[in-house]
Amino acid sequence: MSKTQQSFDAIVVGAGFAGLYMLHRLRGLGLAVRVLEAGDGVGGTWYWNRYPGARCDVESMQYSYQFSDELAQEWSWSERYSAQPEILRYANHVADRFDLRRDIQFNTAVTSAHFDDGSNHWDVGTSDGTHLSARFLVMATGCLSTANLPQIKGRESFAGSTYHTGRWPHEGVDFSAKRVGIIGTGSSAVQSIPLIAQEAQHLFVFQRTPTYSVPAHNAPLDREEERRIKADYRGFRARAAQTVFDIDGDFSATPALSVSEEERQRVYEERWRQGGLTYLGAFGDLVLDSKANETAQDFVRQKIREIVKTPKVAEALMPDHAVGTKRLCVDTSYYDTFNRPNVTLVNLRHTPIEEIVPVGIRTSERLFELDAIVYATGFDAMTGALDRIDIRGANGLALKETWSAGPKTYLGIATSGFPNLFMIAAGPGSPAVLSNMIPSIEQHVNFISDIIGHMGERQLSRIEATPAAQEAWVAHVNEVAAPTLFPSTNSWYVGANIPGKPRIFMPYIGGYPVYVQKCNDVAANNFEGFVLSANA
Ligand code: FAD
Ligand code: N01
Repeated sequence: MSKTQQSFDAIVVGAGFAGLYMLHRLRGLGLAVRVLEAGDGVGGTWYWNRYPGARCDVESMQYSYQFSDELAQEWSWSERYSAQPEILRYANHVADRFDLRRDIQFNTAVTSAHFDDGSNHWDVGTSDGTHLSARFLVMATGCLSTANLPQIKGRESFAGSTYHTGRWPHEGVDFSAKRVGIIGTGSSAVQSIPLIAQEAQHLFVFQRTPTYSVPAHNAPLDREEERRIKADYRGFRARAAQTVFDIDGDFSATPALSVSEEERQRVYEERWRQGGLTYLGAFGDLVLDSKANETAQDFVRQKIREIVKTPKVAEALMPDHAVGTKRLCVDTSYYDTFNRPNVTLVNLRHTPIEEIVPVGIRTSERLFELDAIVYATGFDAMTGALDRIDIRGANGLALKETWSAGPKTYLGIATSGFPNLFMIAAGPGSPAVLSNMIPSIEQHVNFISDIIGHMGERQLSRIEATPAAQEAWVAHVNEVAAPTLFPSTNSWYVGANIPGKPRIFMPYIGGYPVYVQKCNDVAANNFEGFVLSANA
């Protein structure tokens, strides 16, 4: 502790949407707060993911804050799904509007956080060697903030340029006249492939698992719809909060197999025409019943057959896992891009990558000579950012070891053995990653602020989730996941994309309204499941 230079009431790690709002709320409670951010600007996801085509897949009128009526009324989005530069401008606007920057320290990565049992304070070590101390430590470190570079033999030997979608150069990349290889076909690839293909001399898409994607039908925001929503923005948000994913939309309860084949096709066609994530709301049992799910899969496969002209390529693009159990992709011209003469699909299921060599990528079939490789290979999701910090709780307990068999939390917000530590929207056991994330972030921040406010009023200095409450929550999280189709698919939700990561379905899938009710009940019962004390 002797190295500690500055002391705060709270330290928040990360200046994405979670960190920004957390700072605003804690300041409102009169706390001295310092936000530590590895990047040199605010925005988190939208600061790092500057690849061509990056945009939200929840409509902008919903993928935005609601804590300030003035902000919600005055900000006007240009498109149905805003692109990354506009979302980043919004994050910067929020930082300026609420005068947040003066408490944010940029270019500062947190490397360690050790809890001192005697003082009930966290000692936080940073990349520049300084130490700060605070009673409360809030991890707003992001669910998808730790880029995953696959362990492919020879990766470092490549002589051309390499990029990861989640660490895109700020100045942009010019692919014209370049032979480009992209590895991965998840959401980031689906968004970037159509645009890189327009620019590159040739684009080789290295696909291991084909993906389901539905059209975004992105367009300029309908001003009449904007006016209608803004006339009762709060009501609109409140209605969305009653849906399972906190997304306004029609989520049918009808079982898929209870209607005729003709009616099913009509419904899927209608959803396809609307575009976006609510394709999964076509029927109530799509993620519960594999037979029901197959009908939704078949529909997308048929669309791929219709769009992609070369039958062999269409066949290779057809996914075979349960639709929705990996994040559904939302695209603009993804499948159609494979009709371009300058795009080649490399099916890694038939011809796996053997190694990367200085001139390109060698599969079991041939060498692909490349000028650039784009890794659209995703993230060490949810636990990744926390894992990279040496976090030690009461009695020197390391979080990494505590979670070695799989992460455990109470409400996705706190974990037993780590007093005065909170996680926002990245915590396993939270519904956030399955929901519209900005409202989920606000709900988590409000709950954490209420806890800290409650403690301040009563002069309490320590809070910790009880092992019993945590076990009960973990059991509930597993219980609601078990009957769904999610746990059986290899996805980042279960950690399957990271070799060696314990296989646990991490998000809470009991539904956003159920989760919010649980938090409200916990708060109403003096934060039951937590032990609060004033012993230092
Ligand atoms: P982040 O935005 O990830 O911010 C975390 C911050 O913490 C980062 O700036 C990071 O640098 C910093 N940090 C991490 N570790 C450290 C450390 N050790 N020290 C210092 N700083 C650290 N969700 C939706 O609901 N709808 C969408 O349409 C949507 N689109 C997405 C598109 C992309 C390309 C991606 C990758 C994700 C998308 N998401 C979407 C999820 C998105 O991550 C969340 O919506 C939201 O932006 C997360 O905000 P956050 O503040 O929790 O985390
Ligand atoms: O990452 P992913 P992402 N060899 O993990 C492949 C959000 N998001 O960045 O499936 C070959 O989904 C991997 O293949 P496989 C959203 O929540 C939203 O695209 O493991 N391939 C897969 O195809 C999303 O879910 C938007 O077989 C390898 C791909 O890389 C999350 O962020 C946009 C490989 C990774 O897909 C992550 O999306 C972008 C290897 N060794 C992101 N390793 C919106 O639209 C990995 N892959 C809002």
